[in-house]
Amino acid sequence: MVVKVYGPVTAVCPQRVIACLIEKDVEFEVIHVDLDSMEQKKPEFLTKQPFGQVPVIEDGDLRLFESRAIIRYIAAKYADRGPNLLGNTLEEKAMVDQWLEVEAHNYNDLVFSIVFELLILPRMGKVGDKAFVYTCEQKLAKVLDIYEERLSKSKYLAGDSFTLADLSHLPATRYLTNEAGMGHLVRDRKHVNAWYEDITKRAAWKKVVNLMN
Ligand SMILES: N[C@@H](CCC(=O)N[C@@H](CS)C(=O)NCC(=O)O)C(=O)O
Repeated sequence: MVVKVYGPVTAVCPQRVIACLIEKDVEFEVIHVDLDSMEQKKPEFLTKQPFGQVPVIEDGDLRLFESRAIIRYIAAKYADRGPNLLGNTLEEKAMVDQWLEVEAHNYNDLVFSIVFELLILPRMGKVGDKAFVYTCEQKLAKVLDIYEERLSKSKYLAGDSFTLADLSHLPATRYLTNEAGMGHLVRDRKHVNAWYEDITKRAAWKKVVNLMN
């Protein structure tokens, strides 16, 4: 059965889901939702995602939103296919969850704020707040110092193998380092840089980037 993914392939949260589906070699179909015309806030879409955001997936009778819940679901449903993205033991799984939470609560908001001020507001004809961007950049640098320390001890965030914890960072970090011009935050940290170079080389991620072009 083909999994339906609602959302533009250019948006960070749908990309997290698409990257996971490709890693697991699950057939999917993207149903474009036009964020520019606010399609996500229209009544028809609100029946799928009551908060008016993407992504949503439909897998048979299951309808699911929240990108990190979706990738956990896909990784668990297809545990016996492709790379193990969840860890094996209870302890490994806990580490994956820990770093997924860090991504959601310590990393993502800062990256989103920077991308919003530098890329999204100008697209809407507005001027981003440079002082706020600077504050977010300083805070993000501190978060990435913690990543640097962690990645000096293990190749990937949750341990020795690539998991959802790493995958979940890919979409926003691409916007941060490419479009938002903040690549120095990654490049200036030896272990973070090596980690990011490694995870962006994955075939699944390259396919996601190709889908955007
Ligand atoms: N926590 C949600 C966040 C969803 C989210 O922020 N989606 C963005 C795209 S990456 C969106 O729909 N933006 C349009 C809007 O909020 O109206 C998730 O991870 O799925």
